[in-house]
Amino acid sequence: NTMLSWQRTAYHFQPEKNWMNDPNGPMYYKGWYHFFYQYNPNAAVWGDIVWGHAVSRDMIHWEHLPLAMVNDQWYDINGVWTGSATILPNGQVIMLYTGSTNDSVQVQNLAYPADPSDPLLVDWIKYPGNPVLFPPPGIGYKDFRDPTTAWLTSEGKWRITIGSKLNKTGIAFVYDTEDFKTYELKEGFLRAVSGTGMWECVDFYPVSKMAENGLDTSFNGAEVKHVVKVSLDDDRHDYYSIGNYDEKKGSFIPDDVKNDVGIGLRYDYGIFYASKTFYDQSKGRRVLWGWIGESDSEYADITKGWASVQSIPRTVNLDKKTGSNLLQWPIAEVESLRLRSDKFKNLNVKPGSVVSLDIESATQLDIVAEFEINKEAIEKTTEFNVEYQCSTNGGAAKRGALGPFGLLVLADEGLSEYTPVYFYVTKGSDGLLKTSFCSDQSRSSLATDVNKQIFGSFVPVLEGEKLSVRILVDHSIVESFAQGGRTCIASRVYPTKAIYGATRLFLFNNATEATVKASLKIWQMNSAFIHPFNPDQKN
Ligand code: DQQ
Repeated sequence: NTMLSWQRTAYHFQPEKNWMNDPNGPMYYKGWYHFFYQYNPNAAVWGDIVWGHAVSRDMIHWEHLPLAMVNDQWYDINGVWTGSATILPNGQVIMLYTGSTNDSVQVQNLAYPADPSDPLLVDWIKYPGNPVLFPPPGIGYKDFRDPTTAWLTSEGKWRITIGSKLNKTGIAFVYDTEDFKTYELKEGFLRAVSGTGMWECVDFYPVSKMAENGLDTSFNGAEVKHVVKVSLDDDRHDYYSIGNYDEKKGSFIPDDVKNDVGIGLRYDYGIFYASKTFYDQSKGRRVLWGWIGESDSEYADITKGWASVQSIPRTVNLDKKTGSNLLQWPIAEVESLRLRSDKFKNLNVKPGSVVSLDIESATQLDIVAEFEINKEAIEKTTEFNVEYQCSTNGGAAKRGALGPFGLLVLADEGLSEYTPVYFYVTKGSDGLLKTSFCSDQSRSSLATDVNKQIFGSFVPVLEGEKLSVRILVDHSIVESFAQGGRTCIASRVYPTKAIYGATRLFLFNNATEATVKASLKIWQMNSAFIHPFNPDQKN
């Protein structure tokens, strides 16, 4: 089936076949980036979970290694679930992960490399004294999972947090340890938010208020803010809050308690879950990995024999201009895949028009685009206070005075299929503009068994800024970053006609009043080498 084989991505991380979910234990060790992931070796659906493992020099080209850990102990026989790596100051690697026991109890386990001198860390030893942690009294035996990377306390102990719930309140337990074998449960929680349900894959890390570099997880001080991220099992999205960490109490106080639903902002308004960051000590940056699932049918996944991709790794920084959101941006290494490019400067896109962009191919792209709305249109419009929400207001088909406008990716010539990635600007009676950034899957495919949601949210646009977007198109995935990564959207798209040589790219402006000036640079993207490890290859 050519349609299904076209969907496989060319430069996003994927195993060769079968099911993948959460990123696990990412780290940089002796010259190699390590990536572990939740993997079903037997089918393209979730189940029989073990740890897949791959290594890379640049987080773009990957070599698949043998499974790192399989479900072979009573304490993980029902699954080797999500976990995190900690690299101790002496270079020792500690891996903590959740095991689902023979009775489906969620326990935490310790593992470490069998041969620390092997940069590929092929073999792993499970600590004979496992499990190292059981669910605390009063906690459901299936509500205790996904230990974080450890960080140092001022007393010199290691501290971790583990997600859980108490009735409907999402909570994160805090434990201190000296040897990763015995732990002391701290009183209180790192954070608790009522009504949010089970917290999966909690992440906790510092970001610099001043500098552009990332920080080691143990870094603390006046010049940092802390981030808590939780993956909400109930709504399958990742939320983060920026705030302050009280190291004595082991608790986190968000800056803005009211923002969003009280739980924070979303890393991504599309499909992006169970994410995890790590500190890349070789480049001094914090890198975010996120699991991007499918939105076609399970039947299609089984037919194509694989399910899920990982996001392009994203650097994470505090947005110094707003102070209230993070900036996520594809790691610079992805630019090594850029081939030839096409440039378009100051194209005037009139209200109600679609402009074909004459590029070689439109299946693997890195697009950088800037838009300026004609100032007169903004001043003159009499359309005020329109409420616009990407997901509920008709998507790119809903016309307003000042939007929507943007790109139609993965389109066919006759526009029977297309995915708009766009801005929608509204003006308040106070004269202030409000900008939404959206990705509309409603016309992305003629197939009927795929999800056609419209994704998106608001994006902060500051005085004097142009509207800007970066879009990575890679077959069935479209990853979009607005305003330098303030608002991000990962979409999965399954066209039936806009595939292979029939894939096109267009600009569109569906505003009724505003003309938009667009400038773009569009690179063709090479495929990454993602293949089984070849010991003979010289790296
Ligand atoms: N996936 C793992 C769990 C985690 C969930 C199991 C999140 O450890 O809570 O595959 O997607």
